[in-house]
Amino acid sequence: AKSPVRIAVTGAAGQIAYALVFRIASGALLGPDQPVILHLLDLPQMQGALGGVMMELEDCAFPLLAGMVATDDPKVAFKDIDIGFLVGARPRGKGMERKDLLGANAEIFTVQGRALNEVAKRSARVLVVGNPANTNAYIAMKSAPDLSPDCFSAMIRLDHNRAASMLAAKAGVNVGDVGKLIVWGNHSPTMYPDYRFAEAGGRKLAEAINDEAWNRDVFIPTVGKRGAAVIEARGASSAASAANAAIDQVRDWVVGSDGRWVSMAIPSDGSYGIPEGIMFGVPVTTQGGVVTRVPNLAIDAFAQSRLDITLNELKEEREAIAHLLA
Ligand code: NAX
Repeated sequence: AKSPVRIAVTGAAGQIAYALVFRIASGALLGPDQPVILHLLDLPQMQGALGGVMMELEDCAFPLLAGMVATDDPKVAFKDIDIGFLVGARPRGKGMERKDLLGANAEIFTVQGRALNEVAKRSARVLVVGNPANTNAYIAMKSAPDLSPDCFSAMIRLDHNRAASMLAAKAGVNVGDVGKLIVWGNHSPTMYPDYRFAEAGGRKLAEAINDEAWNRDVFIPTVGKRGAAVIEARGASSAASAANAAIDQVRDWVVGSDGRWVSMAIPSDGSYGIPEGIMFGVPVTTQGGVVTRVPNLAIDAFAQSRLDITLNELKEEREAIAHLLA
C-alpha cells in the first residue's frame, strides 16, 4: 500500500473546508488508492466546531483517511506536509478598507509562510484560496525563502471553471470538451477570461461565437462578478464550487493535466510583461508536479489592455504590503 500523503487545510472549520475535506478524504484529490492524513488548522475559538467536523469525518468511515491532526498552531499544521490548502483568511469586516484587509491578511500569511518554511516538506505544493488570494500567496512565498517559489500558487481555477461553463453554454458544447481557455491575472473582478484560443471538438470557439460585444459586455463582466452573484443569490459566498476548484487545481498540479491547458496563478518568470514574482493567472500545462507556462501566445491590443488592468491591481496590492515583508 502507498504511504499516506499529509495534507493541510487551513480555515478548516469554515464553509469551503466543509466542502473540501470530505472530498479529499474520499479520494477525489489523489485517487482511490492514496491514503491521506488531514492536518486541520483553525483559530483557537474554532477548535470546538473543528472537533465536530472531525466527528463527521470519522462517521464517513473513509478507508483512505489514515489520520487527522487538529490544531491552532501553523507549525503543527504544516509539519511534514506534502500539500497545503490555505483557505482560512480574514474576511472584510464592516468599515474595513481594502488596505486594512490586505494588512490583516499579510500578517496571517507571513506567519503561515514562515511556518511552512520551517516545517513543510521541501517538495510541498501550497495552494492559497483565502482572499486576496494572489497577494496572500505572494506573501507566503516571500516569507518562505527556503522553499522554492514553485511550491506556491493562488487559486484562479474557480474563475476558469466559471468561464468554461459560460462559454460552453454560449457555444452549445459540452463543458468537458472546452480546452485552451485562459483566465489571466488576479482572482478579483479585474481578472481577464480569454477564449481567443479556446476550442471544443477541434472547433475554435471564438469563430463559433464571433461576437466581440458579447465578450466585452457580457462574458468578461459576468465571469468577473460571478462571486458576487452567488452571494446575492445564496446569502453566502461560493463554497462547494470553490472547494471543487481547489481540488481541480491541486489535482492537475500534482497528478498532471495530461496536455490540457489549465489556468494557475503562479509567480511570474517575467513572460507576458508580468514583473517577476507577481502571482499572476496564466495558462499552464502540468506534468509530474512541474508547471510549464504556455509560451508566446499573441497578445493583441484588447488583450493587453485587460492584462494591464489586472496587473496594475496586483502591483498596487504588492505596494500596499511591501513594508510588511521587510
Ligand atoms: P469562512 O469564514 O466560512 O471560513 C474561514 C475559516 O478560516 C474560519 O473558520 C476562520 O476561523 C478561519 N481562519 C481565519 N483566520 C485564520 C487563521 N489565521 N488561521 C487559520 N484559520 C483561520 O470562509 P470561507 O467561505 O470558507 O472562505 C475562505 C476564504 O476563501 C475567504 O477568504 C474567501 O474570500 C476565499 N475565497 C476564495 C476564492 C478563490 O477563488 N480564490 C473563492 C471562494 C472564496 O470566496
